[in-house]
Amino acid sequence: MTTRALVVCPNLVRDSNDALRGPDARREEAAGLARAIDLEVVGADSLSLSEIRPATFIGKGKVEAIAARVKAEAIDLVVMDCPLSPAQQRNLEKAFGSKVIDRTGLILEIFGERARTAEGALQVELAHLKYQRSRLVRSWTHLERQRGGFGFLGGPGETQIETDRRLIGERIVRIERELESVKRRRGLQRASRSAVPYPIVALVGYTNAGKSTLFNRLTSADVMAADMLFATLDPTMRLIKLPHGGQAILSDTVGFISDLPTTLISAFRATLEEVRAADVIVHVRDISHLDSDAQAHDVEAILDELGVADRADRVIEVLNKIDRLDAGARAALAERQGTAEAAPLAISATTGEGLDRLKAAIEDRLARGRPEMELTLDASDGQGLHWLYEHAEVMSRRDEDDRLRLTVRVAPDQIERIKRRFALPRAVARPSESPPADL
Ligand SMILES: Nc1nc2c(ncn2[C@@H]2O[C@H](COP(=O)(O)OP(=O)(O)O)[C@@H](O)[C@H]2O)c(=O)[nH]1
Ligand SMILES: [Mg+2]
Repeated sequence: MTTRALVVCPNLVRDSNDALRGPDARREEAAGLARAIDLEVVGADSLSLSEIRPATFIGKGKVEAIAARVKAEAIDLVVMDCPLSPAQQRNLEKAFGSKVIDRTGLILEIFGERARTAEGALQVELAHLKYQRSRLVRSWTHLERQRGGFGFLGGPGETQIETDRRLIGERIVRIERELESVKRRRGLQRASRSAVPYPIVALVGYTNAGKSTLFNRLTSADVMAADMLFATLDPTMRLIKLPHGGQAILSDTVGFISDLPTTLISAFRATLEEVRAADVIVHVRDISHLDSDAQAHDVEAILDELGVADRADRVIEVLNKIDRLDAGARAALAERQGTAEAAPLAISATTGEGLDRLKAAIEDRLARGRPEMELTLDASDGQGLHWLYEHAEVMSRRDEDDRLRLTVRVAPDQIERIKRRFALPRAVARPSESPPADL
């Protein structure tokens, strides 16, 4: 069952000279956030407000107009893209005859769905509890039931509310204690990450930059049996095949959000904790967005804070939505690509343009630190050849009478096996680095 949602973005007239984030951009973002938790967005409207009404945030006429629309279009949920007090939320629910969720509540839902590490999940729950503590009645229990969120609260009776408050308080204390111990264990968790048999490539970027579209596009091409495993565990992690047969897990992360409520900052960082462990980070930018440069700056600042100090080594910058640029802008980008070595890759997740180059760039980045080896095999060694295709990247292959000459790129943990299995491989010096001394 889908939830039909109407997104309402109130803009205060006195704030409207905020040139960077115009009403259209804000509305797009809010609708994107709603879609991120699988709401069916029936409409997204901007409203201009001359002042905030204490009882309902927006004015009476607007409340009535929305109520009429809720009724006519069978809307289940109104997303108010603003901070609502608990009383305003309740009053609006009554007036609209639907559930109401505010910006903080919406973002919490997204984080709750995306938190992957123990610390991330705890931070999100903590933020959620603090947010709820001030609210007498759970206003949005439907979503929680649907997806098993934090729905631990009982009915809305007054004594129940008191009990709930006490329970929330106790739970907050417990979670804070647990967080401390999780932070202490963090080092251990990271060590166990290396048990994952594939390198991890994380997509990061602002919400609406096109991360999920790119994720789907990159992963839908090769549907593999191994995917099923990841698909059931987590729909935002899937295996991709790289041009030379290498594989990696692609991970779609929670998006950056402009004007993130300050109460949610710790939860957001913890949700991105996984990025720290990624082997390659693809920073997806919406190059057609007016605010593109400021957004990129925000993303880079957070990556720095997360401790991705080796940004230049691990991050691939990608300019998405080039199909939306006019011919002149595209030509300028193409020229930059041709001249600068480290120029960001221009792509379109929608049309698929540039994705082959992106895959090659991911593969190149993963291969840094992987030596290339030249091997000679007996032409009859079909099993050996098969093993190499499975466990290494075969960069080139030459068939000579009774022998095969191969150049392969090898993960560090496979070097010893290859040396044992295939006599005396020769490492090929690569211009960017020297091969390990013992090869
Ligand atoms: N024109 C165009 N639209 C795109 C492109 N990539 C994504 N979009 C659109 O941008 C919106 C947000 O995309 P989504 O993948 O959900 O962004 P995310 O929030 O970063 O995951 C959707 O409406 C997409 O259809 C692209 O390359 N070109
Ligand atoms: Mg997304």
